[in-house]
Amino acid sequence: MTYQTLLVEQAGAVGLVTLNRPEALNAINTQLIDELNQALDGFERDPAIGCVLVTGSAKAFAAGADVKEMATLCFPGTYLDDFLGRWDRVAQRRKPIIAAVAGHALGGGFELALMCDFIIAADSARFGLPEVKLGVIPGAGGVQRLTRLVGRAKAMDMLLSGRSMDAFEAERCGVVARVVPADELLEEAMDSAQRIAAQSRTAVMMLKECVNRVDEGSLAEGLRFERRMFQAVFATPDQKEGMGAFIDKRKAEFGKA
Ligand code: DAK
Repeated sequence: MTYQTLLVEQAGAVGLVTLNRPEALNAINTQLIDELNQALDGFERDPAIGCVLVTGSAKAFAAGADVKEMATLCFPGTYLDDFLGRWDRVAQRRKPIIAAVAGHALGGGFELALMCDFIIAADSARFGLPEVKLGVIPGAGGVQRLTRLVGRAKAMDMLLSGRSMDAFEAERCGVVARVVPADELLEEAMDSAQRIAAQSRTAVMMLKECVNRVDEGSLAEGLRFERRMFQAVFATPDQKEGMGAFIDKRKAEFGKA
């Protein structure tokens, strides 16, 4: 499979996707989102892959959806074609996805990072949803996801003015998991991805489902779901291996399927 807007590699059990439209600061056009979904489909199917890492360049993770592609669009054409409707598939993936963000993560670029399971940011990263400055609003879940993470006051502050925040503010308000020096971003994110990929696949995917439940329903329903998943995990060989290895004082070797 060849890609025009991405670089796609495999590093051990980690699938690495690098957004690659440097001439447009990785602005996300239809081709890029389609190729990204194809790459993620491949990693979802591949039993050798346990975690996916999505990154951009030092200057931009992605500076938004491609404004030049959108500028002349009209309703109802966008509605009938379900323009940009495929974006949300990124958030539906079952394997964990980490976003490693340096430079600009704006508009759809920030929304893409928010669809990943967590963000590791370079100290150069800037996050924002500046759509209001273009006379539009975010449409790929950014309003919902940002508001859930940072609360109403900061979300309103950012969305209504279109201002961006730096990596440290993003870490303080829970948007990013941690901030690392820009020249260590890929190494740190890859290290994190390798650690996740070395765990039990079943346990990792069940954890992702349980965490995602937090946003979807009541606490009582979430607790019930988590308990059922916990009970189900005792049907897996990885549970026997993980607990057996602890008792035997050796490192666990989890199956890859
Ligand atoms: N789209 C297209 N081209 C872009 C771009 C973008 N978002 N951002 C940058 N570029 C292009 C520039 O036009 C320029 O191209 P040339 O002029 O050289 O041909 C090149 O990248 C370099 O950019 P600059 O010269 O502007 O670079 P600077 O370092 O001076 O400035 C910047 C960097 C990031 C501050 C600036 O480029 C900028 O403000 N960019 C636009 C940021 C923005 O407004 N982003 C939000 C776009 S709206 C949805 C899904 C997604 C969305 C909505 C719905 N659904 C699923 C329904 C999302 C909407 C958006 O993201």
